[in-house]
Amino acid sequence: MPSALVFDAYGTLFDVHSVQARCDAFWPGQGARLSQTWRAKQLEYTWQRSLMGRYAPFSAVTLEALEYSCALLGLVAGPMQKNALMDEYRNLAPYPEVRDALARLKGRKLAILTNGSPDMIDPLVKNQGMEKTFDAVLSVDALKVYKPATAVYELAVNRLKLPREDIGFVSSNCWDALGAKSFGFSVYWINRAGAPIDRLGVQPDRIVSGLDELLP
Ligand code: LAC
Repeated sequence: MPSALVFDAYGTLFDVHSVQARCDAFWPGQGARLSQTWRAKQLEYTWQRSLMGRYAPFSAVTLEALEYSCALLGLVAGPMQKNALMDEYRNLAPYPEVRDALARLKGRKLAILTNGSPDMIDPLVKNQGMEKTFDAVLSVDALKVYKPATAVYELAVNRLKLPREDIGFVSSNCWDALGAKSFGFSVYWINRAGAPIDRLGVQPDRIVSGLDELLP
């Protein structure tokens, strides 16, 4: 096992689709579609903004992706619905195995490296009572470019002061896992859904179905 483990946040530690119930409460029967569209658009916007050199914080990108998704699906979202759904993002549920697995991995250096801007990720970590779990919570906001830009993974090397070979990177987002592998980390892809691997010319070191399988 590497001496430090760096985790992606959204989709890896925290279930972005835990917003679905609230979406369904506002627009019955539309929760799953809205949640899926919202997440997909959120990620597209991060890549597109990075390529354009038009960085905006993840909180802004997430709101814009929500507005687009509601427009696409014909759902009328006023300030009340938008605020409530953005608030859900600050209270996302961790996946069932996460707390226990992190507790058992303690002793190694543990960090988060996320697209999430501090105004989103810091309250989320706090609301889930995980402030003491991590040695560092690193945000791409320091660099104003999104994953999978190489500079983002380099940020973890610089902040943790460890060579890249000593860092294990853990992500459920396959493109993020492969970006980290391309950079030179040891990579664990958490494939909870049994998805096919992305065709990006690199392979993760290990494919597991949950964080509990990271345990030695
Ligand atoms: C993150 C995105 C990839 O947390 O979900 O960085």
